[in-house]
Amino acid sequence: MRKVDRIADPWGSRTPYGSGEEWPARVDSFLADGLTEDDVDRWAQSASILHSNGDALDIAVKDGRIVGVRGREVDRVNRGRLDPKDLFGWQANNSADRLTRPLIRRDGELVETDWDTAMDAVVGTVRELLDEQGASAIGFYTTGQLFIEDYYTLGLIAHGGIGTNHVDGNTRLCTATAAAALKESFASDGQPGSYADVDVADVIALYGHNVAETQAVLWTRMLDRLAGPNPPTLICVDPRETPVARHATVHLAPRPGTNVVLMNALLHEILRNGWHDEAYVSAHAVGFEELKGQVEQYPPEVAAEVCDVPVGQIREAARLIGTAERLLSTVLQGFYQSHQATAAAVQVNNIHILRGMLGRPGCGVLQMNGQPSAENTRECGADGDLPGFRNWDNPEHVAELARIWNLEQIQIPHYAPPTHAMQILRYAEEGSIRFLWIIGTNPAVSLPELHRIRSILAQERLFVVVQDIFPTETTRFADVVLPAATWGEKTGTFTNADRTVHLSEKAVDPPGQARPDLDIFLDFARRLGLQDKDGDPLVRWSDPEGAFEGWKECSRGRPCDYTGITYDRLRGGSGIQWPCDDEHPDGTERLYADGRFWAQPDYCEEYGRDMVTGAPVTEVEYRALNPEGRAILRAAEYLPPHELPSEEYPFQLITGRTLYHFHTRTKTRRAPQLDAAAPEVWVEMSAGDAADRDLGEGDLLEVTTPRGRVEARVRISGIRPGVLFLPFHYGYWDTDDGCDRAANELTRTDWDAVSKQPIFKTAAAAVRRIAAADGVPAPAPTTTASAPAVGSPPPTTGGPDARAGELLRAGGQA
Ligand SMILES: Nc1nc2c(c(=O)[nH]1)N[C@H]1C(S)=C(S)[C@@H](COP(=O)(O)OP(=O)(O)OC[C@H]3O[C@@H](n4cnc5c(=O)[nH]c(N)nc54)[C@H](O)[C@@H]3O)O[C@H]1N2
Ligand SMILES: Nc1nc2c(c(=O)[nH]1)N[C@H]1C(S)=C(S)[C@@H](COP(=O)(O)OP(=O)(O)OC[C@H]3O[C@@H](n4cnc5c(=O)[nH]c(N)nc54)[C@H](O)[C@@H]3O)O[C@H]1N2
Ligand SMILES: [Mo]
Repeated sequence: MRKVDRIADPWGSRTPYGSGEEWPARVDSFLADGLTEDDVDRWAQSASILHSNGDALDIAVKDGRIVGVRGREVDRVNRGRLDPKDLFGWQANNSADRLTRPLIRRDGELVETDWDTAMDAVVGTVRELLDEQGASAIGFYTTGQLFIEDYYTLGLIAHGGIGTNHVDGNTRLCTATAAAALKESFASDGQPGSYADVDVADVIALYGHNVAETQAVLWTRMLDRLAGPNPPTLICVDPRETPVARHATVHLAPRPGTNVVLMNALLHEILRNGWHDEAYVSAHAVGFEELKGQVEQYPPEVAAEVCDVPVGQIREAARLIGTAERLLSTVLQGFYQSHQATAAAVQVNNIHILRGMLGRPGCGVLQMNGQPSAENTRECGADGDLPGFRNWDNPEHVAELARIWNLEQIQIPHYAPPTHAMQILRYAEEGSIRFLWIIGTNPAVSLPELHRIRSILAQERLFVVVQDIFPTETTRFADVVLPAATWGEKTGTFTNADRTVHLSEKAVDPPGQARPDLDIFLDFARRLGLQDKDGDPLVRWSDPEGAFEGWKECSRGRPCDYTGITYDRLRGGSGIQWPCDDEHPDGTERLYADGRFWAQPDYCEEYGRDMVTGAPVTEVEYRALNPEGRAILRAAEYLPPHELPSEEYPFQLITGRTLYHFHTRTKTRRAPQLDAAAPEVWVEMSAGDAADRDLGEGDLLEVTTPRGRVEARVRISGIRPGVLFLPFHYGYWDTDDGCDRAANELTRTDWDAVSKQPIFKTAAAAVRRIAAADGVPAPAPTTTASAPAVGSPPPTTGGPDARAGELLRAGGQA
């Protein structure tokens, strides 16, 4: 048995395999306090809740407490592997500072109270506002971190019971563009590809996706292919030198915000060289002539100029993509949170449609998710979409939902697309939304332009309910705080980025009076007296399995059909990929085999949107464009980013993640190993830019944009010149001084026209030195994209702290 420090070596040892072979298993585990597996009382089946990969694991329980985790060897997603957040993150559950009692604001202060008082205050306010103003006064801002059972129940309560259109999730910040891009190209949400495509692909292209840090176990699968016979070729599109870039055959590092130009140039080359599959396109797609006309205007020379990428690299990437036999593409926030998000993400789908590379082994598109259950927010209607990928603009779909919920059709709002998160905040700012229920998200750190967000949440006239497991920057603004039970303390199901559904069993009791999110929603519906049209209770279940059975009926016959899945089927073995129904009793590895899509006008989830304005396409227009329900090639012209560098703000600022932290660190800050690996904020800058300004590693800088300022030590890294990177993890709950640490002090109130996803990755910024380093390097990890630039002096400290890196038992293999 070999000991591996999984902080210093985040991906662990290699298990090489060749094309078409099965990915070998490797079981990772971590138990606290020097315990061994013999000490464990029992194991509860689950999966990781700290990213969208769905790493299956078992939770170790001793004396009624969680004491560790072990990867599940049988699972198709991870074959036993766990990443550092999976291994160490669970320790947060046991923190002494969990919320254990409801809080209510009295004379300006939050004080402890009982559940009756807290819920009566919530229900009383809602009832008053419904009488006074109607459902438009009520908003829900939810998350991508709960379970199917929670979302479906919440969707029913909000859409069907209260009848508000103001329901969205932080998934708007996360995967709104994944959904939008899939709806544009295939007229329905649903991930075409499968992780198993990694096993056979000969080219893997990663667009704005630092998979090594954000789905680290998926990256180990790629690393294992790279270490085996017939390795795939990697293409990386990212302005930073990420671990992915370091392994890529071609690394394109475009100017932030220019993705559409680059994609159009790649498509230009593919068409010019005749690398597309004419037979596939003429049989299965519409829109070819328009796309061809558009990309003709983007020869590689144009892209080289706009993106500032060598023209030869663009041609080489196009050749590799254009001649691949089995092409796998993944897309994430470097596209979704950048300028022209949906337009750029759609061009990746276009490559696959043009090359006929869908529905076959190795030929997947992964429009990735980020949060563990972002997928389910979309499926179940907790992000505003109607449940079951139903079309809000199709009266038949609304009528069907009304039948399932036993409501009148008119009770389900469908007069317009759902209100998106930034618009919900705007309505709150203007005073038309007066009640905002924030569940499982921390907007006082994660939304753009934080001084504005704080002033909205602080308003007297807005009643704010925050349902969380810890005190956060956002609970400070609450009128009522509801303490939730979380992963490991409640049972439910959730679905990863490649449609794999996992069961997560309750392992231990929640602390104090904390309650599962589902129980809180059920209690709310009961107290409010929500009824169906026969006067029976609107919500007909009282436990997770009942909610799951309710959801299954709602999903019947829709793309995300869960009717073949039961809790029992999910116990013991691997997770199962939807659709899973009578026709596909074991689930479905890949969508769109045989060129059949869910795009028929009567069945599809959406008719599409204008790529520039985002205006919805009408049913009549859609029927004319796509009467037979084929894949849609949608063209997009390039438009320059809204905030460009200037003399005053000469840098482009991008923001994102590091391997060791999850979001606003409410969990990873409470796991000592993860905290020590990345203890403080930093800012990345290229060696050339640093030299020009006479800045050295570790100097303390002030980073400013027209919205605010942040102080951070500089890491001289492999980022492209002219660009700054800030991790967005660092807020204020664990520090008392000022408001000068969170990346979102600097970001803009701006969003993609089509998906309405905020643009966190293109802003103009300036820097100024406040203090010299005195030989102390930036507190940035050295194992990741924030590694020191090649050739710059290695920092002496500040990397992952080896002392804190607990040893991991990597059983089963060397
Ligand atoms: N360790 C860790 N893992 C996570 C999370 C976490 O917080 N920590 N969060 C999860 C969630 S919710 C999400 S959404 C995912 C996000 O996962 P990723 O999308 O992989 O992560 P990011 O760091 O946000 O952004 C990815 C890359 O986009 C690049 N980029 C920035 N601007 C541009 C641009 O204009 N063009 C291009 N081509 N690239 C650009 C950045 O340099 C960055 O390396 O991660 C999930 N997994
Ligand atoms: N600048 C910048 N900003 C960004 C991004 C970026 O790349 N750059 N990325 C965006 C993206 S992709 C995302 S996903 C968001 C993430 O942003 P947030 O959602 O705000 O971040 P989290 O820290 O995950 O917040 C989740 C909250 O839910 C609580 N919680 C955890 N488990 C439970 C539970 O079971 N029940 C309840 N009720 N609460 C729970 C946690 O304690 C935490 O306070 O940030 C977005 N903001
Ligand atoms: Mo996300």
